[in-house]
Amino acid sequence: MKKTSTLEERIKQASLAPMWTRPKMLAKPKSKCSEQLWSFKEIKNLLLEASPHITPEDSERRVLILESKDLPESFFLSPTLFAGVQLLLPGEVAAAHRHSQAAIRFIFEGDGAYASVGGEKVSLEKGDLLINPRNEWHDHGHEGKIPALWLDVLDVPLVDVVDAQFREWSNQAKQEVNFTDGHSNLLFSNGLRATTGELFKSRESTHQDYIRKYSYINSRRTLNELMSSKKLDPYKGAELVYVDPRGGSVLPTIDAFLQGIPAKFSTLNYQSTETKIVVVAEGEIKIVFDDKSYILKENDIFLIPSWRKYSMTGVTDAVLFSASNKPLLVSTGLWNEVKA
Ligand code: GTQ
Ligand code: FE2
Repeated sequence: MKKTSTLEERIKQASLAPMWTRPKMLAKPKSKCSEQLWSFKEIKNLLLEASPHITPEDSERRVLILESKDLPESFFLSPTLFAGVQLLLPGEVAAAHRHSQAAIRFIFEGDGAYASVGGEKVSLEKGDLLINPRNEWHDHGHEGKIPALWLDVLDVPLVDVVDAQFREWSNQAKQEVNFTDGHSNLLFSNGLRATTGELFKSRESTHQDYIRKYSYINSRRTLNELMSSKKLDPYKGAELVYVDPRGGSVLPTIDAFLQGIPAKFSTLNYQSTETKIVVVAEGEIKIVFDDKSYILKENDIFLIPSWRKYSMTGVTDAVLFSASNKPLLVSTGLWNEVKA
């Protein structure tokens, strides 16, 4: 005898779900990932151990992904951000490709490595920030002597959730170099901007018009100036945001910051809806939550999830680089912060 299905079963069979049995909407953010610390030394050792077996030719990029322990098998740092540490050895080439995911890179160490981004060959030194907009061709190479390591931060999960992935491989491993290091900086510096010339030609690429590299020497000099003004912010110490000279964040979905925290200086409790990845560029800091604290040494990496309240103390004088999804929150009206 045929059993009559229940109302619940018939609802489910019709591709419907009863909202009356669903969990309630949240009253405040409850992040899908918790705070997490990665030791640079550990990542570097694992990458070096993997390096004879995993070449850039086989793997396209030799990267260890920072995967949140709360998002297993996802390859994601957070619901909107991807992060990884990349190792390139002297003589190696990571072949040219382009994709709809946008990237920034922050250099940990290595001398003589370079990135070609949109035809400009840019040298990479510790603390440099590199911008790689969507759909811009890029390849990496190494003409120096010591292994180069850098942090990649991309909006991979976001591009995935909106079903907008595109990727293309070049038939040339290395791009033709059209511009030497510093070209895009010069065209945007000293209060000047080109109104003629190749920047305004429409090429295959949609992104000719941006700064490829924010060099650490320059950013550090600006941070020094801000710190020596002695007007430290109680919640941030001294903080700079990297800006696109056309206005706004360096990428539409990712903001980058450089922050100074003097030894013994403690910031007051702060929380916001951004998800932030922090790298200690210099010195050592302590990050304190109401139930836990963490010590971060040079080059260590830390994830601060949305709405987790924290404060920071300089163990020594410290400089922090960070990247977050703030532009995404601001542009959609979802940015919230509490200074408490
Ligand atoms: O260097 O082009 O960590 O395309 C992830 C995807 C690095 C890169 C990553 C990439 C790259
Ligand atoms: Fe890439």
